[in-house]
Amino acid sequence: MGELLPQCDVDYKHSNRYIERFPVPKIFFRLIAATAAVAAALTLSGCTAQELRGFLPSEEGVTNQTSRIIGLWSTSWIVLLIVGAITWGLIIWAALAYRRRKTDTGLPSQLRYNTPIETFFTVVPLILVLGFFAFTARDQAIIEQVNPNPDVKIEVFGKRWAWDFNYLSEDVHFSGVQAREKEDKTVDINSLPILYLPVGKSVEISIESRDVNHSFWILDFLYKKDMIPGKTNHWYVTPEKEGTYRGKCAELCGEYHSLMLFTVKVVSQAEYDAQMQKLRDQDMTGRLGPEYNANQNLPGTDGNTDS
Ligand SMILES: [Cu+2]
Repeated sequence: MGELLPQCDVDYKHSNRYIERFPVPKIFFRLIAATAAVAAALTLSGCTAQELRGFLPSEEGVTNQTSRIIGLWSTSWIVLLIVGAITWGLIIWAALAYRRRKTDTGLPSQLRYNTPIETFFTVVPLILVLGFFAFTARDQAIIEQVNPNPDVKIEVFGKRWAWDFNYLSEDVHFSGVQAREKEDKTVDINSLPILYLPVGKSVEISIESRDVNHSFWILDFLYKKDMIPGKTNHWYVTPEKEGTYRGKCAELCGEYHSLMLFTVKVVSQAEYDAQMQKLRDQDMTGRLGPEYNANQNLPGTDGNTDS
């Protein structure tokens, strides 16, 4: 190359061609780099733990499933933000580098059928979509794995606008009422039905509805599942951290849907046993089964949702 240069008569550095190929002042790139560095530093240094896990309302280790769910969620966001940053960068660069100039006349050169670029723009999104699908399917298959021998079996009925909890392994139950709204429109937390779960024990939760479609959602467990009349869904989970968690219905089910709330208390085995005994002492033995469902004649059933 060094030998070729003297043969050229054109002073590329100051020619129009140079200006056309490198039209954006260097200061522009420096500004972008500096802004990106400052933004990255501010973002990373100022991130709370909640922001680092993509604003999910939970933390790792609450159940045996939350770490996996947080991992899938935040990794997806990181990949998407990188794709986004590259895309936005290219858009801004193209808009500035190939902007119309005072000296330009007529239409710019019309380009089409760029096979390498079109292949690239087809293959990369395909890889992304297949990748997201594969990781989601893998995690879903693990989370939805049936546990044939759970330590504890619990049955939950959704009903407008509260919950019935049957502790099948203990043969006791609790029947909840909908949340009470106070005058200032806040909810009396103490009035909410409480679902007790023993820490470190594998739980099977059977999920059913007495009337319309509801959705059983424990926010901090990062999981919800539909409650459908005439159908029983299952969720297998092991709570791993003692604490009080929030639950609610996640399917618009009528006038007081927003008051269809409950509390989940993950407690020690001793505390769990004590709570079960309390229900026994209050004569809340047995199961509140499908005989209390609003619809006793659903197609394909005889009122028995176990079938
Ligand atoms: Cu509901």
